[in-house]
Amino acid sequence: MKTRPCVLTIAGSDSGAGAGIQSDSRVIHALGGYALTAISAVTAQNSRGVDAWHAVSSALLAAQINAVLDDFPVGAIKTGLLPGEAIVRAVVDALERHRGIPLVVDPVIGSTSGTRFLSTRALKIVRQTLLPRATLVTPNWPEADALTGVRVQTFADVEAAASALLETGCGAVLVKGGHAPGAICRDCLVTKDGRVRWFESKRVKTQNTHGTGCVLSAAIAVGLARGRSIETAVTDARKFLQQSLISGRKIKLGAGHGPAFLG
Ligand code: PXL
Repeated sequence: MKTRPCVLTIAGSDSGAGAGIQSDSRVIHALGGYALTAISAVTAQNSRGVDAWHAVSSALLAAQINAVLDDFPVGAIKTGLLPGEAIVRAVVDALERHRGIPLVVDPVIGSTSGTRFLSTRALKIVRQTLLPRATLVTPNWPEADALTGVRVQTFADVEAAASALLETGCGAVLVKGGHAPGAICRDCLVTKDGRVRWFESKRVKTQNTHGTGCVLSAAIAVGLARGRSIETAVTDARKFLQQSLISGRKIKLGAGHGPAFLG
C-alpha cells in the first residue's frame, strides 16, 4: 500500500480563505501531501480585514490534534495562529504525547490588516514552551522583534534576533524579510550548528499577499514530511511561494489583499 506525506496544520480558519487552515490545505494538497487540520480559532474576515474572531476551547483543540496524531502517519506539523496562553499550552501538551515529528512554528501575532491575536503574556508562553520543541521557527521582522526584544530594523539586527531565538532551544530560525524595504526580499536561515544562510529573491509586485507566511510554512512542512533537510525544504518552499505570487498577480479576488496561493 502506498501513502501520502501527511501534514497536520494547527491554525485558524479564515473565512476569506486567503490564510490559515484554508490556505494551508490548498498548499499541502498542491504539493502532493495530505492535509490534516486542527482549528485553533474561527475568524470572520475577507480580503480587507478581520471583522471578528473567536478561539476554540483548548480541550477541543487538543482533541483534534490527538484524534489526528493517534491515527495518521503524520510526517510534519505546522502551527499558525495560536490565540492565547491556554491554547498554546494545550498544543504543547498534545505534542508532548507525540514526540519526534518535525514541527514548523509560524509565530503569527496579528493580521497585516492590524488585528492582534496574541497578548504579550501569550507570546512569552510561546517562547518558553513551544519554541524549544520547534524544528524551525519562521518569524517575519515584527514577529522576530516581538519574540526577542531585539529591535529588527537592519539585516544585522535580523542575525541578532535569529541567534536570540535559537537560544530558546529550537532547531533553526528563518527570519523572513517580506516586511523589509527594497526590491529584493532577503530571508535569513540560522541553524543550531551556527550556520547562517541568506536567501534572496526578487520582490513580486502584487496585491495578493494575504497568507504569504502561511504558504511558506506549509510548503516547508511538506518538504520536512518528505524527509528533506531544513535547508532544502526552505529553498523549495521559497521557490513555490515566488511562483504562486507571480502566477496569481493578475487575479482579482476581493477589494483588498487577495490570496498568496490560489492553487
Ligand atoms: O497571515 C496570518 C494569519 C494566519 N492565520 C489566520 C489569519 C491570519 C491573518 O489574518 O487570519 C487564521
